Amino acid sequence: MSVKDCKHISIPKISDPDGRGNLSVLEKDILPYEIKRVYYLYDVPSGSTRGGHAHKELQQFLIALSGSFDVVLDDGKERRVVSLNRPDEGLLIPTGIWRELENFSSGAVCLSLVSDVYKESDYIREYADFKSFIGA
Ligand code: T46
Repeated sequence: MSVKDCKHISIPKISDPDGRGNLSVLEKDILPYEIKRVYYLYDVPSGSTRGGHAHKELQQFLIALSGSFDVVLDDGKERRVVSLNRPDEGLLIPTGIWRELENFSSGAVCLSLVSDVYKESDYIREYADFKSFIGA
C-alpha cells in the first residue's frame, strides 16, 4: 500500500433546520470493512505523539471528533502529513502504513474505527521491522 491509498472520506452531516446543531452518521457501507472495534484518544498532552507503528492487517478510520491533530503517514518510500480537524470527515488508513499522530490541540479527541479486535501480534512497532515487512 502507498500513502496515496490513505483517503479522506466525508461523513454525511445533517444540519438541524431549527438551529440545534449538527448530526453526523456513519452507516456500514461508508468504510470498506466491518467495524470490529472502536477506541478513542483524548487528554493528549501538548507535544505528545501517539502511534509510531504500522499494522500488518488492520485497517482504520480516524476522525477528529473535537479539536485537531496531524497524522504522519509513511509507506517506506513517501511521507505525507494529513491534518484532521473536523468531525464530518475522516482518514482511511489501509494496512501496512506507518503512522504517527502529533500536534494534538487542546481538547482534541481522536476516534478510531478499526477492522479487527486488539491483537498485539498485528503491530509492527520498530521502523526497521516495518521496512523489512514492506520490502519482503
Ligand atoms: C493507532 C493509533 C491511532 C489495548 O489494550 N486495546 C486497544 O484496543 C488499543 C488500541 C490499545 N490497547 C493498549 C495497548 C497499550 O498497552 O493500550 C496501550 C496503548 O496503546 P498504543 O501504545 O498502541 O497507543 P497509540 O495511541 O500509540 O496507538 C493507538 C492504536 O494502538 C493504533 O492502532 O493507530 O492509536
